[in-house]
Amino acid sequence: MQIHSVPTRPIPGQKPGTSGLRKKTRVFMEHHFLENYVQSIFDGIGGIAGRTLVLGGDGRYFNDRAAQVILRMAAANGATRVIVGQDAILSTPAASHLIRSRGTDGGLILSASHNPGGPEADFGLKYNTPNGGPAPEAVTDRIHAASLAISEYRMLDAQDVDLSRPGRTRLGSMDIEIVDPVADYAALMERLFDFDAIRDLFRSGFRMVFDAMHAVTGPYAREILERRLGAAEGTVLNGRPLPDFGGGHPDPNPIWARGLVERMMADDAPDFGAASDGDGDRNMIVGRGLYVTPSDSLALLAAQAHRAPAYRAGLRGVARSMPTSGAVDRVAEALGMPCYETPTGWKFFGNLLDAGRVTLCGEESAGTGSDHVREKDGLWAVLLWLNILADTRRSVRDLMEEHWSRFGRNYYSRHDYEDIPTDRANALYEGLRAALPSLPGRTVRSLRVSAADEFAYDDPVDGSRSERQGLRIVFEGGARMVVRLSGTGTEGATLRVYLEVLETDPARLRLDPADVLAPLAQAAEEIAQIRRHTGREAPDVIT
Ligand code: G16
Repeated sequence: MQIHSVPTRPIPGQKPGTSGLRKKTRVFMEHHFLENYVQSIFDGIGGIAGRTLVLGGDGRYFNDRAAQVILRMAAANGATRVIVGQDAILSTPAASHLIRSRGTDGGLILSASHNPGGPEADFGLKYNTPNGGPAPEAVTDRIHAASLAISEYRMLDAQDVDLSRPGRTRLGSMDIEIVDPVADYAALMERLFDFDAIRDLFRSGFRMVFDAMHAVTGPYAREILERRLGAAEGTVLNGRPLPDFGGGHPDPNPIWARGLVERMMADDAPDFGAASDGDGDRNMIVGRGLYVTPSDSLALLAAQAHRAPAYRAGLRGVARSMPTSGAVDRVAEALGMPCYETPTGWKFFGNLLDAGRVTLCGEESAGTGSDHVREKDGLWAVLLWLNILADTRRSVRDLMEEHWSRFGRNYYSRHDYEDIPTDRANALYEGLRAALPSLPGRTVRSLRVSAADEFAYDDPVDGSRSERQGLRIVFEGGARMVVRLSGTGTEGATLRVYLEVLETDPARLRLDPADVLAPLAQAAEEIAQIRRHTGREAPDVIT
């Protein structure tokens, strides 16, 4: 088998965003695009000769083709071994676990997460480091620099590898190990949680629905929930992964998983509802008659994690991304543990987890996880909830209401304005940024601004600094608005406005979040001039 050095030229736009490189699938399929980026990853991490990598993805359109290209390029670049999921499938948390448990030199994950899939939709590729987590900015900067300097890529001339069965094979002088994508991950979950207690819960008549959204978690959820834990057959909905996720957005929130939320609001609703996203790292939690925001879910899990065997000894600390509500901060304060505020992007939790400073972390964007892997983990969050429900035998609503009485309630909502022309989004952001110094002391819609700044993060472990991470405006009484531009979109710019109101009055803990947040939403409009800049009357998505 021959190795070719194929001449190429830098392709603009290969700069990784919040989580790897995400583009339209058609862009990834353009001449040299994937090859250039893969070679840039290999070059950016100092070459892969003699190294072992993990490879897998969420099964979206082009996953299978891209995996074959990456295998040929890995062989041509001198990798010793690639551990690849059967049919090139691995959920993101399962890939993170394999990278860690097998002591590899990192992995390549094919996914655009919750973005839709298909030839006209989105594709993505990211490199995770040997700790199992998304590459930090210093590494993605080197990958980007390599993409700007590339002049050739290396490719082995070979046939496709048959990835349809677990086993071992070779490609040139490289070993390929094809693994069952579910087995190791399911075993890890059994070690973390009290499966006997959860089985008893299901045996007692507890009913659950899990919407896999035709994405990668289907086989994982069937194996763990239905086979190992004894949940009724049919608990897992939309469990068959499809290359286009059945035409939907595999994003577990009340907009894209509306069917599940409606079912949970019905009189005969099951006890517990949950969903996961395209690559299995996000989660949504719904109780009978109650949607739990990701920020509240993180806070509840932090307060109750000791009920699961893995966390019985307590948590070392917690972390949340800056736009995530302060609900978990209140738990940390009450329980006397450190709480860190990081920029958006799971990669920022990696150092804190590696240094043992935090055990649990989470984000408003439906991500929750712990130190068991270095990615957020959708099914893990669902299983921790189940463990808590099994141990307490209380309903989701009961648990949340008790939590709010103890810690207060952070009413929370995110407003997204999608596909805005980039110059308009930048004008809004820069205009607000420039106005920050004039805001403290100003009263807007009876809300008085107490502080306003642009968030920057100094990593307490490696001392690196990340600037320009979103605008924060805090009001007297604990309300807050945050404005930032998404780093995961593939078309135009997405403006995100995050709204939060803290309520501790016992008589005001069960109100409609939209009502509580309405004055703050109006103040946000007035302060950021969203309508004027975007030309939009209302957000495209409210979660
Ligand atoms: C990714 C990151 C998350 C981040 C989310 C939203 O999630 O891993 O840390 O919170 O994007 O980012 P943005 O607001 O910049 O769009 P995922 O699930 O897409 O990998």
